[in-house]
Amino acid sequence: MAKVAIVMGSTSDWPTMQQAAKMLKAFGVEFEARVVSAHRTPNLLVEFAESAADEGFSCIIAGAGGAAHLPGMIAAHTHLPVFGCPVKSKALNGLDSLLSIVQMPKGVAVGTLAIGEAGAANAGLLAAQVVALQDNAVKDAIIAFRQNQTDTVLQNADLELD
Ligand code: RP5
Repeated sequence: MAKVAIVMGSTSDWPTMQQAAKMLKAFGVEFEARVVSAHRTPNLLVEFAESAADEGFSCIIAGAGGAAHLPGMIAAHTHLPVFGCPVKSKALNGLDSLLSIVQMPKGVAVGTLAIGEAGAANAGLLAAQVVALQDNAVKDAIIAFRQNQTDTVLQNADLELD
C-alpha cells in the first residue's frame, strides 16, 4: 500500500502534526513521521526529499513554524505532492508560518493548509484522499467518515434554550 510521509521542523511541532497522523491512522493509511529541519539539518532535508518517491511515499505532509521553509524546500527536491502545515509560532501565532509556506513562486507547488491543528488534520485527510485514488478501502473509509460527520451535524441541528 502507498504510504505517507509526515515531516516537521522540530519535535515541538509534533503535538500539532500528530493530528495528521491520527487522521491517517483512522483511515488505515500507513505513514512514517520524522523530524527534518530546513535550517538545522539541511543535508538531511535534501536526502529525504530526493529519496521519498523511491521509498514508496505517495505524498508528503510537511509542518513547520516561524520562518517555515521546510515544505517549499522539500517540494523543490521532489515531484511528489507536498502539503504544507503552518505550525503556530510563539511570536506571531503562526501568521509568519502561513505566509512563509503559502507564498511559493510559480513553478514549485505546495498545497497550504490552515494554521495549527485543523490544518494538520486536514493535511492528513487530503493525503488519505490521494491514497484513496488507488485504494478502495481507504476511499470507503473516507466516504463513511464524511457521511458520519454530516449525519452528526443534521442530528444536532435544532437548538434549544438551556
Ligand atoms: C521551526 O522552528 C520548527 O518547525 C518549529 O516550529 C520552530 C521552533 O522550533 P524549536 O525551537 O521548538 O525546536 O523550525
